[in-house]
Amino acid sequence: MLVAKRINSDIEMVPERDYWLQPLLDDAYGDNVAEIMNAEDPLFILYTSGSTGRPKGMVHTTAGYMVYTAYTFKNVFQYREQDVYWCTADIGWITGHSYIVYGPLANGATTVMFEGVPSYPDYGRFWEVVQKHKVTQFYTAPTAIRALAKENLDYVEKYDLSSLKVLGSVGEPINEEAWHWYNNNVGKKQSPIVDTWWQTETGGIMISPIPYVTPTTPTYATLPFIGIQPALMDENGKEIKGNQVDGRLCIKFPWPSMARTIWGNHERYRDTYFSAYEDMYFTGDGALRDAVGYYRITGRVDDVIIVSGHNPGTAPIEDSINEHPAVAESAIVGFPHDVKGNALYGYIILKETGESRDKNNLRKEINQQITEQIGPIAKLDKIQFVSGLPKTRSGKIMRRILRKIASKDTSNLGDTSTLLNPEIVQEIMDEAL
Ligand code: 7RM
Repeated sequence: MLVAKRINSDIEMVPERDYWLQPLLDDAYGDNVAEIMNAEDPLFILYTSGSTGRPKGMVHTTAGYMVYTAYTFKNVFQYREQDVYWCTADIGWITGHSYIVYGPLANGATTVMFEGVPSYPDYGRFWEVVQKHKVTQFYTAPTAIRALAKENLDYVEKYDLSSLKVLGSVGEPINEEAWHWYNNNVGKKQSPIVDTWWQTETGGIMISPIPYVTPTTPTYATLPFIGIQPALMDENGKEIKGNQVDGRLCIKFPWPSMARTIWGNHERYRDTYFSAYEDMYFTGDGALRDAVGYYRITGRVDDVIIVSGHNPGTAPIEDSINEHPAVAESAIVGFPHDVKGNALYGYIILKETGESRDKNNLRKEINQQITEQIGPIAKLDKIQFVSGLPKTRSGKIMRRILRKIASKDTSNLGDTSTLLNPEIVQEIMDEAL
């Protein structure tokens, strides 16, 4: 185990196992010859965040992964020489691997690496960096956009963002509110937003607009990338053809950067991705295809909630909630209900302006808005106002935990050690309805 010394804290080194990196680097040869690899040699193993189940070590290969991340990077971000590209992800996440390191560097691109948070020293940090380095392509996650949209607009308006040409979003569905905030205040309606859908398992971007080519629609990842063949499937394993339909998102044909196996468990790889539908890769996500053939990802299929026989879809309901002027962010989960099978439980973070409002009035207004926009079926039975939501480091809401709290089954919450904000779990539990 190589240990890099960078914060000077006390480290308990295990003899024979742990070595300081720097002395080894000092002794290393000055010129090293790159090792020639075979196309299918493993390049890296990356463990999926494990927002459900046990983490899986996804294996990516040398040639296919690099070819696909390089090609998608160049096209999805329309990278040109002299551009300065910045992806704010953590490099420990697949987004950092594919679109901070491999994709950009394989193109000889300038890629900004940032170690920090959007809120320090203040909420203008991202825009300060954009101005300073004249960033041309900016790629971040909806969770960051929502966090910044909660704050004063001065933090954005203070900086010169005129270098920006393309804005990107990744990691979860971007809700309509956040999309407009990003478009209006960061892109000044001049920079197309690429809402890029993909997974650790896919290695690279699978569904995304091509900026300045594909007209964008808020909340839609739009069209499959070149060579990608999506399919929507029903519960009986049949493909749903045509437009204005929804189903489970599968991919019909292999692509260069698909993960080749789960490290040490090929059986599980087969079971998880290739057994649900014959001759198809199953993504685990639900999606809808609109009248023009655009895809909108509606969330993980595991998160589907059936209320009185209907599946109202978590993303559209959260979208509707987030449109309420007092709401910053929300997450809904199902909990058992005698009559409806499941009822909806909403965890809602208020904006500063919402905190002084009467909570019962707010509950009524939110449910009224949902009723008008989606229908009475999507109304929330319980609404808990919270100060935060349990999230992974890549910004995904850990719904597994919220589901358990909603159904009052908190004896075993599972592993919460990978959470960005583990302390929030106790707080939500203490205040649960
Ligand atoms: C890149 C990444 C994968 C899961 C995926 C989806 C969700 C990712 C979007 C999205 C809606 C998007 N890899 N997801 N991007 N949902 N719109 N643009 O996030 O392995 O960490 O997660 O993330 O559910 O299956 S990941």
